[in-house]
Amino acid sequence: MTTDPSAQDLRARALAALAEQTIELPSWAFGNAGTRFKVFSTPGVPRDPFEKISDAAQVHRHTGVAPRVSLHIPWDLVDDFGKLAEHATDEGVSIGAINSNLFQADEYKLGSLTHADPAVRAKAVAHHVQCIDVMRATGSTDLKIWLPDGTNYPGQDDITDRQERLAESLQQIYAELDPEHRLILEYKFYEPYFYTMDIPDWGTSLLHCLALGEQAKVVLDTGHHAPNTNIEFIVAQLLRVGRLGAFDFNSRFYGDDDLIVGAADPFQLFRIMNEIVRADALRPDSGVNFMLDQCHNIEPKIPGQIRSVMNVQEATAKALLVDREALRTAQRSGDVLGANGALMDAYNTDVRPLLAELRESQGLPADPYAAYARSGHQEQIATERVGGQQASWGA
Ligand code: RM4
Ligand code: MN
Repeated sequence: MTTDPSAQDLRARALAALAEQTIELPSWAFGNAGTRFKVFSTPGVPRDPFEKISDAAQVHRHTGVAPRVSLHIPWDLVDDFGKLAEHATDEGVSIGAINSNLFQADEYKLGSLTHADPAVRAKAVAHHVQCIDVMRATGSTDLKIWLPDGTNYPGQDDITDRQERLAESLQQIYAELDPEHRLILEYKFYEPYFYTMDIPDWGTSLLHCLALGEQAKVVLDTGHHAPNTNIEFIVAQLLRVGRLGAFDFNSRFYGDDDLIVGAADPFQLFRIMNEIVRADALRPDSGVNFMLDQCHNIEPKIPGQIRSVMNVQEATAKALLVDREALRTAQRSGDVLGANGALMDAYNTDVRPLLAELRESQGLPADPYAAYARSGHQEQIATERVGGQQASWGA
């Protein structure tokens, strides 16, 4: 441990900030997932939204930083959402963002909120009204929209008309929100359509949010950018204008791979968290919801989520250890290598002992991943959960 008083101070402040951090888990991470080639099944996978929430609660129990679960409608439809919310409370977690689904109905082949036919647009808007009702029943405050709409061929539809139709549909949804609700709007540069996507980038999402009003914010899914996009620049820009509503964390090597956050590029995750810390946006009241959006195709799901949460914590801890004063001084005096060195010193710090100390001070296992493996829970659900239909991406 260091004896330098300013380093000790930095460490103490890092511990305090880490103690307040929360990360939201996606219900779909606990179901089976795969590619269009194969969805593998895993013993012990939840059969319904209640079991998905119980699994998410295991992650929270071991890490202490994952107190919310996002739902996906209709995948997580239940008869009584009040009961589901109660179940979450009993398990020590709560319901987070409600995700709408505009990509699995035949009517949406040529678009949903952007469709040329007003009847199809009305159906897509009505689905969001249903999601807002789920928010009221569960106490959720975030309505998350990922728009899968787009076109495959030049000339297929009028790009501008689609934007006008989208703006109008979004306005109708926005008008349904309660004052404490937010509409958080995601973007993705390609897929499921390959020529145009109707919300391909942060600029398009931001323009729609600005037109809607203060309750509309941008969602940044780390996997939804072209290779080599400077994501931390986007983070900085959205924070500047107060419109970064949430992250969908995951990592990618090629496309929208939905791999464990920090697995493909931990340095990028650190650079993103560095902008968050720089803007003081880690505070629980900053309005940035740190969510995971991942699938665990071949690895076990609960340990996969535990690992993800730990990766976010590690990147955050490193960002908190950046000596901001030294960095500023170097930046202002034009000391290029000194400034870069201040960042790299923090990045190269092994923060695992610091996080172990934090967890132990909170009565949590120093290594949540190992503790879960020892708990026997995985074997228990594999034996208990027989029969029924295992939850899967898209069902
Ligand atoms: C989309 C998008 C959404 C997620 C779905 C499952 O690609 O990232 O956020 O809800 O996938
Ligand atoms: Mn996403």
